Amino acid sequence: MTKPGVISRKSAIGSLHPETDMSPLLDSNAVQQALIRLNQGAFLPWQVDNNCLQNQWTFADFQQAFAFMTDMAKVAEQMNHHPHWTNVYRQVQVMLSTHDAGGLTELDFALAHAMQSWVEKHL
Ligand code: H2B
Repeated sequence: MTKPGVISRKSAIGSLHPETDMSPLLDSNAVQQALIRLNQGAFLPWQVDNNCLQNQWTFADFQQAFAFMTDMAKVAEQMNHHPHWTNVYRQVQVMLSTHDAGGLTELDFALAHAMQSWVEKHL
């Protein structure tokens, strides 16, 4: 039962694997295609390394870095899909993967697109 007002996993990514109701693991070809789409126009390209979708940014200052994390935390909560991230002063590094699936799924790319939109709007 999704909390009222919270975007369910289904609505966050549309197609789900019917049996498991879980976002399916993406194969290498699907990952590459999704990465090309994600990186279109991205000043700092995302990379896939060690089964994680990764990027890092240097913000104007600590406050802007934390504003990014605050806004993305709300998105993550709505999606019930959470980043592995580090913040040192005005730098944020993110590493996205789907623990339940043991690799990359559409949820990781959906969260990455939200982060990319924020960065393109504010940086
Ligand atoms: N975040 C990420 N990155 N991967 C998950 O598999 C995941 C999550 N699962 N947030 C969510 C929480 C939860 O449904 C399970 C029970 O941990």
